[in-house]
Amino acid sequence: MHITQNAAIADSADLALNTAEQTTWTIVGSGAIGLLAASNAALKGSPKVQLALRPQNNVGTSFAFSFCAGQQEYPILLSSITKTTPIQALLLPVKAYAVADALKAYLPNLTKNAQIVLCHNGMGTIEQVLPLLSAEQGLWFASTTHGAYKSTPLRVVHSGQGKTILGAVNQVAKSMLASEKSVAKNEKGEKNEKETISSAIAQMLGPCEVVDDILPFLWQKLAINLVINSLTAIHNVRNGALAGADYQAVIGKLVSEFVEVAKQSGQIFTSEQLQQQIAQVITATAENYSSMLQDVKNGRQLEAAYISGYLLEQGVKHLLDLPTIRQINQELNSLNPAKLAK
Ligand code: KPL
Repeated sequence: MHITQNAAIADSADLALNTAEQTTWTIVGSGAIGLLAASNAALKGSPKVQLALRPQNNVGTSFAFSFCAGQQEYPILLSSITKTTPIQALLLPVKAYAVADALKAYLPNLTKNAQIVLCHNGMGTIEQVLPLLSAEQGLWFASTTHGAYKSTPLRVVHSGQGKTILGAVNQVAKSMLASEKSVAKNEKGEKNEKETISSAIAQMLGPCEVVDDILPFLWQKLAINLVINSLTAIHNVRNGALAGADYQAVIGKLVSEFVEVAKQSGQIFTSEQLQQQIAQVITATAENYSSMLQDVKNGRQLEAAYISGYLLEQGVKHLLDLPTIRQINQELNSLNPAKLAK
């Protein structure tokens, strides 16, 4: 089976997402989550997607790709954008440290009411991105637990069924979400099938839960990544190893320091609740290599500046001493090939 993506761009650069016309989504980069999103959209035939790839990817404007989901292998044809393509909806599933530069590269292509969806581990990018957007552009965050990896540059494997939490970040996105909810049912009470940001994300990275406030979810994921990604990268172990007795003391210290920073930043968690959630993720992903350990193994830059580094920055702001987080951040810096983590 061959599935062809239609790369045609609607004439109107101002197309709003909740009109009857289908919006074309641009997905930045060639990371596993972006390719998973593109493959799902291609398989389902909606939304229309195109990839924004770096020129060195050199795949041309249309290329054959393989998607492995469950026991099935799907050949897919994906298309990529040209320099002048207008972008109405942009999914940015790139590493936290690459978000601001990636967005800057596509700013000239964004339509005046474009919608931008961030999707990555760690925190600190919202602050970087908001000042880059114009008054009518919407910012969203999709926090996903799907697992995917690239077995070759042109094949992605959906390795872990997860879900995605979607939240509107700025006022434009919040207003759009409110109107999406009000048009979700028509006058007769029937479900409205019009495409929305959440329906598009649900097609690409669903199941998708839309929440009113994404921040508590981002903080919770930050705690999970602080513990699992950092410790697996430092000790070169699969996620499941962290269930061992040897790791419980350091996990306890990391979580209690995290709870203090979160509290000063207006996010209330209990250590017990977080430790339980982290233990559940460790069990559910026991066989996985965390994304940070994969980055270490592949000599890629680590996201530590946006995980432990971000927490240390918040600690400085609130005059908190965070010795365990500082220690692991230092250890990650020494593993970081780019030496760019703070
Ligand atoms: O998000 C992850 C990652 O690896 O980045 C976890 C949840 C730790 C799963 O491996």
